[in-house]
Amino acid sequence: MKFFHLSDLHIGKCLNGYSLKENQEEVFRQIVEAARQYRPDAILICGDVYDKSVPAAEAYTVFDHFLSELAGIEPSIPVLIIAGNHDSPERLNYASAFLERHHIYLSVLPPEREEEYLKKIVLTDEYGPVNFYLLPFLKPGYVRGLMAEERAGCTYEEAVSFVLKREKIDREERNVLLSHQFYISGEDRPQVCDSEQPSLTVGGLDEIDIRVLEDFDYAALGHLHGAQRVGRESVRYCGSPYKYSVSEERHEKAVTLVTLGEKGKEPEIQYLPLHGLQDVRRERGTLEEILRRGTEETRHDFVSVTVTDERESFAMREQLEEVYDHLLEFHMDNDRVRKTLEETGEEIPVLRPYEAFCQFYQAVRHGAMSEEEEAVMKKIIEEAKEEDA
Ligand SMILES: [Mn+2]
Repeated sequence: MKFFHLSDLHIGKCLNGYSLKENQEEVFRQIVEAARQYRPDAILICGDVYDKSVPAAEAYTVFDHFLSELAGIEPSIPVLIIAGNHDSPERLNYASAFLERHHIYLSVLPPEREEEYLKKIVLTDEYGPVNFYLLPFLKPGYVRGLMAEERAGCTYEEAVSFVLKREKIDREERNVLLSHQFYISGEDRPQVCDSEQPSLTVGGLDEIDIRVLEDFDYAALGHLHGAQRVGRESVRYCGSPYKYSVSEERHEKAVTLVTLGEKGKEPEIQYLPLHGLQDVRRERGTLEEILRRGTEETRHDFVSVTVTDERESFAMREQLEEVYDHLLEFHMDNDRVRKTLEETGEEIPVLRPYEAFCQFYQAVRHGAMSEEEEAVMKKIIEEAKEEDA
């Protein structure tokens, strides 16, 4: 049995104010293409479908189109989806009964009552059944109602372990778990990156040791945006399909293609690379070097630039923006900046002349400029620019 393992689509996400819609649509197009080519028996989407709990109308349209394209493949491929911490259960669950008729299975909340269990989808191949258990993102509080009084106030690990233990998992059969949590393996901590930061709990309260996943032949995880295994080969994060921060510049985004053989055999893992229209990366060097490197191929990428010139010239940001049309950040790294950093412990952002003057004015006059003053200042800066040119 083969399946695609995906997670953390974060549809609707912006990068420093830039919409990622076109890049997301491009990677989804590549996933649909790969599904037609490789014909997996299932497609797993392990949480964080949307970036926000109240997605914009446009985000719904993007996901709707992706699902429609997947559902249009004949014969049909079941799509299994769980909610992540970014998803609103109610919103993600919209039209789920209708979607099931098209073999799209959603699970958005863990069991809340005694008679409720995890959604389980059984698919069969030549070696027998494979049981897919859908465990949506949970916090300990979500399952408090299920647990005995004395266990209320438990940890993430206890809550997940409790939910899994209630299931009658047949260890003779092959079992796959979909889960969106922060898993660790003993002392081994997985690699994290900037785009997950707000989701992870400070102090590691949300950490769950993979020993709770013993019954599973494969654990398809979501939450972390870098593809990696946790402890054993068959417990994996597939990562996000696109780079959602500069800290991911070295990530190779891909669909994880899992081939599950007979019971007891290690699953086979393959990566099917995904490439957005624009890369997300860093540029570092002198202004001249960086400007020179901006070719037609590279100048539309999302770039975080660090300029190392000791001598700072006028309107560096403007010069960069003329070549790089998707500038994410602009930093200086030279003796002056390092010295100020040492003295104040703060990095000084590089501002446009007008922004710099606004801050200066605010600091000196303890108030904002009047409209008239703003107009005067803008005119002065324009004139200075013309003279400089
Ligand atoms: Mn995520």
